[in-house]
Amino acid sequence: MKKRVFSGIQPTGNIHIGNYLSAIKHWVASQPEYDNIFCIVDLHAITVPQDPKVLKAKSLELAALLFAAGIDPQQSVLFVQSHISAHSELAWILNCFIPMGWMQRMTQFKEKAGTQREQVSVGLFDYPALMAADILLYNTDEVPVGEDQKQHVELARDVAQRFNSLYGETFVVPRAVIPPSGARIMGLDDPTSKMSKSETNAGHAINLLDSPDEIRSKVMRATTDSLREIRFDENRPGVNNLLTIYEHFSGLSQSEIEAKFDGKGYADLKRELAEVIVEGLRPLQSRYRELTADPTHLNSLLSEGVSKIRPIAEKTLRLVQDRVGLG
Ligand code: ATP
Ligand code: LTN
Repeated sequence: MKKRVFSGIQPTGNIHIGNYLSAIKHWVASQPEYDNIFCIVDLHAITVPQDPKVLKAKSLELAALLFAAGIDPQQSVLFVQSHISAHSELAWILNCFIPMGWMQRMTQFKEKAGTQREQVSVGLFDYPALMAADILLYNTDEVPVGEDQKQHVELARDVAQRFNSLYGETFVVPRAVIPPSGARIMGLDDPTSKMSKSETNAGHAINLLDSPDEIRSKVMRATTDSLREIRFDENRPGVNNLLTIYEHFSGLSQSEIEAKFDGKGYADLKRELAEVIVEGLRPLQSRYRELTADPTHLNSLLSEGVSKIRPIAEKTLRLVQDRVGLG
């Protein structure tokens, strides 16, 4: 029996090479080994204001991108969260078993709400309950997340254990898996802050759907320093970031890369880097175009995924309803 792994990604902003190198690539590589469920979390996205048309388009775009990146519908399931109503239904029930105190400890809410605590939605506060529902519906063993999501997975564990101790074994107790911190890709405009989907500055991120010319122009404008030597050095964040991206796209080792650029200038590095990224993204972009040219096919891939896993979600929900005395 393969381990069940559940991951979620928000359909907001543009997916960038940081998301790709550190998360999506690993998801793709892990498919033969794990029983993976990938979820596009549109219900989480509406915890902050969204334009309805944009949200719908972004959910489909993300689905196409993930299939194009190599998520294989024969091996894994990729679906849109709102297509399975059990997520919302279980989230409500879990809400009734999560003490306020647990929620009030969530650091992401404190950061996101900031000084707007009285204005942000209850949904933003309740985000972890929905995330717990996502995870617990599918008897998930492992949840690969970044450090920032670990506390939410802990809450899912806690509520699963609490429910199990009140009503008997109901949920599999999941655990967070933090992937080895390989690629932490920084912003091209500011190499001291991580490349982020929500940063809107034009030169900040290389998005997976950027055209070759956009990629070249962003790379050529990337912040470096006034030194000359091309070396992996964490104290020189700009050059280090460009070299790290080069390392991931070229597959060369750090010493091979340093040897290759020995005696060359930043302009040479940037030119070569832009080309490896353009070439690296080319197959993904062309699969993306094929998939989006045929929306019926894309939608049918998503609905095949849903039909595979809806019975699992509904079985869990029915068991929970029964335990609590509903239905
Ligand atoms: P935002 O910055 O708007 O919160 P994000 O770019 O961090 O968004 P998420 O949806 O939170 O994107 O994360 C998706 C995955 O990509 C997570 O596994 C996260 O750890 C990873 N990731 C995000 N940014 C980077 C980055 N700059 N370098 C490496 N990995 C990243
Ligand atoms: N909160 C996560 C996205 C997410 C998720 C999940 C991740 C929603 N539901 C379930 C893992 C398991 C994020 O912002 N990256």
